[in-house]
Amino acid sequence: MGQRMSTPTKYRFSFGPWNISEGADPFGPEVRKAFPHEKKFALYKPMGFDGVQFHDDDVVPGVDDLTPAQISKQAAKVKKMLDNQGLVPEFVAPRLWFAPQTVDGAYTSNSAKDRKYALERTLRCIDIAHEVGSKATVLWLAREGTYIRESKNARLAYERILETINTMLDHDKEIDVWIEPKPNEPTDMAYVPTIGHAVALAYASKEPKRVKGLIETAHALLAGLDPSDEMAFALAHDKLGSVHLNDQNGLKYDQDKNFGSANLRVAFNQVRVLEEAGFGSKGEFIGLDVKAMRTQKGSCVTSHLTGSRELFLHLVDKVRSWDQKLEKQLVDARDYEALELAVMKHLMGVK
Ligand code: XUL
Ligand code: MN
Repeated sequence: MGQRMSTPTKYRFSFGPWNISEGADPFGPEVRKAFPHEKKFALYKPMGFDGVQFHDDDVVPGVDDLTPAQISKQAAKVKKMLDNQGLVPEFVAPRLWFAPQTVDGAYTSNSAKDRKYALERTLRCIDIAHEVGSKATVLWLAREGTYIRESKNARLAYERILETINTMLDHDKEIDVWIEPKPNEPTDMAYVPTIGHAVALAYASKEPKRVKGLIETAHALLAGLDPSDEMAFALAHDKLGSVHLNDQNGLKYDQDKNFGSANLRVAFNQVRVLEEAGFGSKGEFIGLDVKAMRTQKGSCVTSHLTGSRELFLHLVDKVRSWDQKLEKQLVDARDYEALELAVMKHLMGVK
């Protein structure tokens, strides 16, 4: 393993109000009662979380139908609620996949009118981020992609995404842009499917320092990639803005399972890479994007969040107690068979 920071990082955690979900899926209705945001905010601190991730309409419901003054007023109200609870708004992301104008994409839609809507909504989202006291906006490019290759010009689409990022950077000098790559769902083939694509866009932008990535475990796995390597790539370029830790059981729908629940070793390696880089020591959050099981009784269900956080911290202990001398010996001897067994025994708590 590489060099660890001398002072161990004290981690801060975040999640979004959508992670306390009401349990609907595409095949059925909600199975738990809806829970107002104000009540959700009161849960964060007692659960060990300090950061709130937002979509623009989590802050300002019905944002498309409101005037700038009304938006401002609502954002100020949410800021007060956060301040009252001692919470930090980690980012605000434009929800560009619900409106009728985003059926065929947002910045890459074939309709100029719809592209204009997407840009305006995005700039409004940045204003909301600013007002609520957040330093970043996240672009999950939900519908930027195609169901059939011939429907869009991919080169032009990438140019349009870059142009949008540059306009965002100009709009507010205090807000950074974090791109959250995902290879598919809801589109068949998404643009910006990996962190490599996101980092290339960051370097191509007019202010590379202000453009980073947000890596979600499940999204990397859906791309057939190892999330810890994806994180390491971003970290090597100082381009990891945040993470969405969760898990994914194979190549199927985006599952947002509890962190470490499908593959503990893959989770261990993500924690290892983050620890070694001192991620979190500059105030970055360990973000979670996990969904409660539909089958879970009760309301409001939060055990998937506290469980994932607890598992992360257990894995931090595992990383810190890992025998680095042994690792070096085995690496020097190129005995990776013995190294693998040592890792597995360490994870199992076997001496
Ligand atoms: C979608 C996803 C989103 C983003 C925020 O798969 O992960 O929740 O994290 O827009
Ligand atoms: Mn996510």
